[in-house]
Amino acid sequence: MNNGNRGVVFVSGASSGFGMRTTALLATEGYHVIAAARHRDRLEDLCAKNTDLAVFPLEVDVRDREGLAQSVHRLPAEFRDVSAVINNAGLSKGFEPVQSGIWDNWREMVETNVVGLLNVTNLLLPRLVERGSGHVVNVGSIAGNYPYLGGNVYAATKAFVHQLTLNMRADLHGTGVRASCIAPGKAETEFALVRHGGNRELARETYRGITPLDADDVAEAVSWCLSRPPHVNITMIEIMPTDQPFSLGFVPPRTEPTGTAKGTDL
Ligand code: NDP
Ligand code: 8X3
Repeated sequence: MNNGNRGVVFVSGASSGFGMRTTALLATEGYHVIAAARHRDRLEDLCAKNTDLAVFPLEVDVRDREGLAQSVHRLPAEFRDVSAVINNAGLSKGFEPVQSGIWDNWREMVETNVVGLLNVTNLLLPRLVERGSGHVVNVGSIAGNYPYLGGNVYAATKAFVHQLTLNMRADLHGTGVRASCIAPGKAETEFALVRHGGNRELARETYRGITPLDADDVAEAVSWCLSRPPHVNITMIEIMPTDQPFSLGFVPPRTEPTGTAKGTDL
């Protein structure tokens, strides 16, 4: 049920998993949602499923600062006054130990999870500050809090997200703009499939024997953060499946490297 416009929310990574469910939930709650990701077909599908709701599909690669700026510049009038940003787009690639890390994987994770998040933030945060109110919700991970075998660079990108959120809070003091971080544990989305380079068997193994989180668990946490009264800033939420210990809960499989450029040629 659309309850009217509660504000415009920019959701990155809206074509799958957390971002897709967050888009659908927030739109149902009456927000106008800009659903951003690279897969236009999936975004259009999402809009087709929510025709009575205000969802605008924005085909962007968060790594492409210039393209992102141009797309945001061309937003239709009713989606221009962005009041909240959900920095969710992200991925993990590979499980190799750091000493045999695959450079292409490292670069893709850093360019998406760190630089991509900064591109979106750099572009949209000044607008929130100008309007004197707003909210940025960054999606981190428990991997940013606790080490596990093979987590290395992915985990470090998420630790960056956590620390950036805390520093955003410090810098945004007095602006009326809030900053929150949500750090989920294992959740069943396409995340594991991407991490394992499309290997469905290995992806399934990630969730064997446990009941993982689902995308709605995270979407609900995002919605809850946004819906707190203006004097409340939820700084950090960590959510884990009851079945998950602090580590991954299993020894990650060692797969053959899929990339070409290894760190040794630097
Ligand atoms: P999914 O793989 O299901 O979704 C990832 C989303 O990110 C997709 O919509 C993808 O869209 C988008 N994305 C990836 N790269 C880019 C890019 N360069 N530009 C724009 N969009 C991009 O995974 P999740 O929903 O699980 O992951 C969402 C976030 O949650 C990530 O940051 C992830 O690190 C984090 N996380 C996930 C956990 C899990 O266990 N699932 C646990 C903790 C954190 P497209 O390919 O169309 O661009
Ligand atoms: C991913 C969460 O626990 O699979 O960010 O590393 S976990």
